[in-house]
Parts: sequence; C-alpha cells; structure tokens
Amino acid sequence: MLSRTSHDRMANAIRFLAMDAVEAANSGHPGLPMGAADIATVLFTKVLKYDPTRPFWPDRDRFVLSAGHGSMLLYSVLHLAGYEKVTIEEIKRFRKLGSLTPGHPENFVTEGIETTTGPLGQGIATAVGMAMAERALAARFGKDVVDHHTFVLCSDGDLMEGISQEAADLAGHLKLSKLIVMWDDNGISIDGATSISGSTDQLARFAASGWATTRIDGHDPEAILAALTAAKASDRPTLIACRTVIGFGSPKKAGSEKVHGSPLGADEIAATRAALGWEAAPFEIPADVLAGWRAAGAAGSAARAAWDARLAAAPAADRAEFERRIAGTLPQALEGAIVAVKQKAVADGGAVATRKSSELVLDFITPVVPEMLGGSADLTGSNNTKAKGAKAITPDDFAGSFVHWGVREHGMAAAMNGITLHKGLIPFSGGFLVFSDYCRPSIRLAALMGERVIHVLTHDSIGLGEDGPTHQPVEHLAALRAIPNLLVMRPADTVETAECWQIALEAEGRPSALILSRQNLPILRTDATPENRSAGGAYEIVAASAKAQASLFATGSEVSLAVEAAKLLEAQGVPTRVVSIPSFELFLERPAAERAKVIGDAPAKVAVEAAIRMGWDAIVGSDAAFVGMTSFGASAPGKDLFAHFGLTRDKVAAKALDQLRQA
Ligand SMILES: Cc1ncc(C[n+]2csc(CCOP(=O)(O)OP(=O)(O)O)c2C)c(N)n1
Repeated sequence: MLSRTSHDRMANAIRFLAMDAVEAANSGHPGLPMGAADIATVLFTKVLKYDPTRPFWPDRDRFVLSAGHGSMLLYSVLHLAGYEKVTIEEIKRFRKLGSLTPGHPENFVTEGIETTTGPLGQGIATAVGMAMAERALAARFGKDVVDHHTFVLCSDGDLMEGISQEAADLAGHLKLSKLIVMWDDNGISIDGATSISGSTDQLARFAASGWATTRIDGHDPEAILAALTAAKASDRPTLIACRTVIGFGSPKKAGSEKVHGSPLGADEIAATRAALGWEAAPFEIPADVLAGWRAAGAAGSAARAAWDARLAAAPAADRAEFERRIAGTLPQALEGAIVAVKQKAVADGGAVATRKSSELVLDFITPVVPEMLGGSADLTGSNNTKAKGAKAITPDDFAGSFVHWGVREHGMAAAMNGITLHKGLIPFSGGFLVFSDYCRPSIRLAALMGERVIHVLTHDSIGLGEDGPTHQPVEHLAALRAIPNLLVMRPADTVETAECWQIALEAEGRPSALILSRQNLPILRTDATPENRSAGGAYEIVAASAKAQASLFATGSEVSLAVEAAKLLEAQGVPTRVVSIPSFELFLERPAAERAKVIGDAPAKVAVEAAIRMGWDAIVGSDAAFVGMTSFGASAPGKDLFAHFGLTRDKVAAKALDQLRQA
C-alpha cells in the first residue's frame, strides 16, 4: 500500500502536468484532471491491468475517459506510467498541430487511448460495447484468453446526455458485471453548479437499470480502492459516484466552473504549487514520483507475460482463430460465399427487396465469417439482419451472434463502436434509414476513428409507403454522404447487395451504411462472377444500342426505374445507357479520367434518386437534370407515392428528351 504522501505526490504529478500543459497551450481543461487525479492514480497504480510496453495487448483492461475534455488526465497518466510515445515533449505540445496530445483523446493518434471521446455521453456508451465484446469473446475463447474489465471515468455532462440512459439500460440488462463506471461527481459544469439544470438522483437511476451503485469520497485513495475492488466482485455493472472538487488544489478556483475549461493563469498556478507543496518546475517530475509511477506501469508485464503463455498453450486452431480475429483479417471463404449468393440470386430471378437480399447474403456469409455480430434496434423482422440460425445473446449466454438492442439506436451505434474498437468482432446493426439521425453522433465518430462498423439501414425512401413522411427518408442519404470516410452504399438488386456487403466487410478502415429497400426490386445483374462491379462506386449497367444520346444515373430502387426509362427512350430512337451508382464515395475516389468515362458524353444526362438532389452535382454535374424529392413524402402506398412525386419512367424519359431538345 502506498503511503498517503506517496499517493498524493503521484496524484499531484497529474495535476501539475495538466495545469502546466493547459497553461502552455493557453487552452484546455485543467479542472477535471485536477479533480480526478486521485481516482486515476488509484486505478492506474493498483487496479488496472495494462502493460505500457504492449498498448494493444488484447486482454488488457480497457479505460475510457468518457469526459474527453479532461484529456490531460489521460496524457499525464500515460506519460507517467511509461507509454513510450507519450513523451514529456508531447505533453509540452498539448493541442499543437501533429502532436500526440490533441485537444480531446484520439485513439488513432495516441497509443494507450482506447476510443475517441469529446462528444459527451459517447464514451460511456462505447464502453458498453467493449464490455459486450469481452463477454462474447470469452464465451468463444474461454477465460484463459479473454478475461478483462472495462473502466470508465465520466463526468456530469456524460450522465446528462440521453445516450447514457440507453447505455445504462443495456449494460444493466445484459449484466455486464465487468463494466465499472466512475463518475466524477463534482457538481460543476460549464454554466455553474449542475443543480441549476438538473436534479436527478443518478444512483437511483442506475440502480433502476440493474446496476450496483455506491458513493465515495473521490479524494480518499482507500475508499477509491475499496469501491473498485467491490465493483470487480459484483455480479452487476457498477456506478461509483466519486465526490470530487473540480480543480482540486487551486486556492481561488477549486470548486468553481472557472477551472473547468481555461488555463488557471500564472499566479494561480503558483498559488496551487504553494498550496500542494509542489516545488518541481513545469514539466519536471520529481525522481521519486516518476519512479513510483514507472514501477506501477511496469508491474503489469507479469500479467501480460502470463497471458502470453496461456495463449501459447491454447489449442493451435483456437489460437490462430483468435489472432486472426484480433488482427481483423477476413476468412478466405468470404469471397466464395459472395459468389454463391450471386449465383443463387441469378438462378432464382424474381423481384426481391434489398433488405431481403441482405438477409440472403447474411445466410451465406455469417457461417464463414463467425466474427460478425448482428443486431437490430427492435426491428429485426423489418431490417432482416438476423441470419438463419443466428442465436441472440442473452444476459446469461453470450455465445450468440445477434443482439436485440431494443429501441436504442444511439446506444447501439456507440456500443458498436466499442465492439469494433475492442477487436475480435465485426458489428452490424439494423435500423430504419430515417432514424440514422439518432445514430449520427456515433457514426460520425466511427468514421473519424476509421472503425469497421456496418449499419444496415432499411426502408430507404418514400418507397416504404404507408408509414408516411415521419418514416420516409428524404435528406438522409445526403446527410450520411456528408460524413467523411463513411461509405454509403445503396445497392439496386441482390447481386449489388452481395457486392456491397463484401465491400463493407473488406473496408477495414471505415464504417459503412448499407441503404436497403423495403419494396421488391427486380434483379438487374445476371453476372454471378467474383468480379465486384460495385467496388468502383459506379458502372454502366445497361449499354446504349448505339452511341449514347442519353445517360441515366441512379442508385438503389431507382436503377430499375432508369432501366425502364431507357427502354422507353430506345423505343423512341434515343440510344440510352444506364449507370448504377451504388456508392458516391467509391466513385469520387477514382481518378478523374476513369470517372469521366463512366459519366460519358451523351448530350442528355438525367439522375434519379428518391431523395434530395444535394450531393449529385459532384457526380453528374450541375447541368444534368434530376428527378427526385424536394419535399417530405406522404402516407400512401409506395407505388402511388412514386407516381405522385414524379418518380416515374415517363418523367425520367421526358427529362432526357427535354435535355436533348436544349442541346
Ligand atoms: C455532446 C456535447 N455537448 C456539449 C459539449 C461541450 N462541453 C464540454 S464539457 C461540458 C460540460 C462540463 O461539465 P462536466 O461534464 O461536469 O465536466 P467538468 O466541468 O466536471 O469537467 C460541455 C457542455 C460536449 N463536449 N459534448
């Protein structure tokens, strides 16, 4: 047991690194690191299982700083504990361009950071996914290989966000007993005391969702250790309310919102040095303190070495499979399964909704890609994301491959990020496209982090019909296409759906959204070969009978509409080609010359998509005509709506003829 003096000095090292780095950057958030330094010190010196020399050791405990604004807490701890890359120079470069110490923690920048946080509420919900992944992988590979905890430090703001309720609800229901949340209960947010905007009994709220809860003095190391020890033994997830003082140690600013998000100023830092008895200069760590920290960091290597030995002793096939999954490499059999779906689709013929096509794809690929973990936000029968034979995960049995997320789109999307960040599983969800808005903050983070999560978003346009405009996406395709690094794919038939699934799975460094129809669509592609024609983002799906006078461009359900319009135009003597564009992003990433070839030089160009035009000009040019939506939809059968809003073969053909006349 550390003496109280040693503990205090180790915690003060965090406080001064944070204070001095924020001062040097002239921006940042010193209040949280100063207030939560005792919690972090106990966690990282006595409880957390980690090895700074192996930041990606698969069975390390995960630590998520949900309150990302407190990033200097993490950087200080990583530096002190001995993460090699987080040098004192990097701490001095806090918030500078290209540093390993950005304003908010970014896992893809700094080793030792488990997830990117900053948008409040995301971290706690992402951690739920990490804890789920741990359970699922332990069920598959056994406790010798997978047995770790997930710790979260969250703030008042994290708990004010609605997503925290979805996270709490999921974790409580699933009995994620290895999830431990420490709440930095300082009663202060940016506007002042939290009591000006809320009065929830957070412990009662979490208890109601099935959590163990406790309240401690967050500056008492023994109480912190006792609470964490009890939490590890609990059969439920645990919330520890740690009562702390924001900006602890600052004579004038402690306990006030003034220390939340601005530098303390030279005078106040000097006063804090005096108050805490800290004589070291900025960015200097007294030798005894650094030695204490480094010893704590080094202590984890024994557990890591023991784990290495256990993995080495595991049956060879299990070990190879575990390593493959952690590396994120796909099984070779995937390609064959994709071709098999295409062959079946072509042989069956007939019209199928792409959500059903997707289900068929899943029936073929999930048996050969066992790391896929599906789910739906209470729309399983509508999203068709449950493959044949897939078993649901239950609180007591995580051997399944499907998650009933409940009506919790946001919590689902954040937890999916945690599942993929954990490594070993590829999460895919089910939801309605219109409710992708509810997932958006988490999808955005997945795109920023470059994580392979796959969102299956069905009921993709007015084509869904009677449910009406509340359920009919109009602007959502454009909104999703606006997110950098997100692959938005809208396949036109079963063959394209299979190809888009293959692309999504192979896109290791980016999330995907598969946009699927509720209504049946005819099969257009009859080539069932290993070639993935969707991979280029756009391709000519129907050639013109002679030099093309018109090019029609469409995605998803409107490709068949364009094909009908092309027939009409051909019958009127206008050679017409059709280009299917399953993905804007993949198309726009191709060289300009290749794109120009696909777009072609026909004098008439018409794009058609049952959505707003935004985004299309970059593909077809602002001179092209567009047939789509300019308003919300309406409640009626889908076919009637297509006619009502002018998404018809005749209208598309007429637009092409108009263009030819003007040419
Ligand atoms: C979703 C979201 N909304 C708003 C913010 C801006 N913001 C950063 S910290 C914060 C609240 C600070 O209060 P608290 O969470 O208690 O942190 P503390 O003051 O204790 O450091 C807000 C509103 C954010 N980061 N994320």
